Amino acid sequence: MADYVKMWEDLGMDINNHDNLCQVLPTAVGDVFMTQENRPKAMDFWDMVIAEVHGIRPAELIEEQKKGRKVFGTFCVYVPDEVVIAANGIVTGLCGGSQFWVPDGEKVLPKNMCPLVKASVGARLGRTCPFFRIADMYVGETTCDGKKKAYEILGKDVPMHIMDVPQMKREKDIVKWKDEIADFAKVVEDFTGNKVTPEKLAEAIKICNEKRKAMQRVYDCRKSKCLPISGRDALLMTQISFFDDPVRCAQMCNRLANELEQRIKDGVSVVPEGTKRILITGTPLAVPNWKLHNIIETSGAAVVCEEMCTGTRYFENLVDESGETLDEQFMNLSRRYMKTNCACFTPNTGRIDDILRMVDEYQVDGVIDCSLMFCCLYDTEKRAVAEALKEKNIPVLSLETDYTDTDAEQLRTRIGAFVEML
Ligand code: BJ8
Repeated sequence: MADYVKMWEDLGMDINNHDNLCQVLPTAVGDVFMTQENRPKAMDFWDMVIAEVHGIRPAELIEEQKKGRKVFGTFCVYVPDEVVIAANGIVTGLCGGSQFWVPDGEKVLPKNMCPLVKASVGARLGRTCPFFRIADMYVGETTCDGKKKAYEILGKDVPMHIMDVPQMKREKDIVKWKDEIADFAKVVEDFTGNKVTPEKLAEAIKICNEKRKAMQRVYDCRKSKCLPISGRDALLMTQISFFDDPVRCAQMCNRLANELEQRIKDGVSVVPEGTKRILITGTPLAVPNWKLHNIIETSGAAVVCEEMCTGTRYFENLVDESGETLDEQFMNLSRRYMKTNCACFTPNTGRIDDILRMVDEYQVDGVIDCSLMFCCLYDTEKRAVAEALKEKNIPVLSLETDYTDTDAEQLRTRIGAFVEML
């Protein structure tokens, strides 16, 4: 493994504490991923990235910064990557998915707050995540209250731009989001010193659409009764896609999809015939949060789809590529992004429609609706999700969890019983 200590020191990281994280991650990766049998060969790319997750990509980003490019850190799939890419900027996801960062977050945030927010703030304040150190600008958004308040803390010593996400999806809200995207483009132009032209934006839209199509291809393979990839591996691919270069991401996902399609033709499955197929829905699973997938897939079932922002919401729906003026392109972007069904919108019935559609498409036996503790939005929506599924006689299990392992055994018992009765 390459030595990144000098790079981390230069980034002003807390090396001693970061060492503690570096010590636990390989064990977690080994336990969750390397214990699986018959994995697709193309997973070698993501295995390599996750093995040096705080090394390989951060080093690349720093090299690009030396050439004058700016890195934008984002926290939500509503922030349009296309605008940043059009200005020759780079996007990296920043959401924290480890309990390791939570205590540092709790120093400045209420304990009864969602772990994703606490971990994100803790990763920054504890100086234990290189991505938070590298990003030249953070881009927040007005989704949930916890994030809105966290951005006030995060924005204290890093340039921060907040996008005002509408809370409803009427035509006037779509127009409002278009204006917000246009404003964001101006901020990005000023910050990078590069103009967002219609040509550049068209190119960026194409790049992001190609990435989406490639990810969709992988997910399409998961619809097959002959399941060529585990949920854990697919989740890892999705999680890393938030950090990777979009062109390489598309190449790697297409490479994986080629292998999976061949596996389906050859009848190669990662699970025995008759294994129960689970769709997971709910709050995002930021890297390295593999807890739920790991429990489900070591309880005799397989995860075949994630109706989540770290799942289908990230890549479903393409941006219309026909726009010729910036105004048309911003509107096309707005229309695509506003199709994302997040519980911060009211109403959010599109999410339920999506879940029902995906239950059919992915030949699902049961749904697990899991939200992070203290996420009032997704927790409240569980009732409507459960009602809609029960009406269609689709078994559903509603759960709430955090990043700790304290409830792992209890979850295992509940999930085991759920899988048993499917
Ligand atoms: S579009 S899901 S990425 S906001 S889990 S921090 S909502 S308290 S993450 Fe999200 Fe964008 Fe929506 Fe997707 Fe708040 Fe809930 Fe925590 Fe959440």
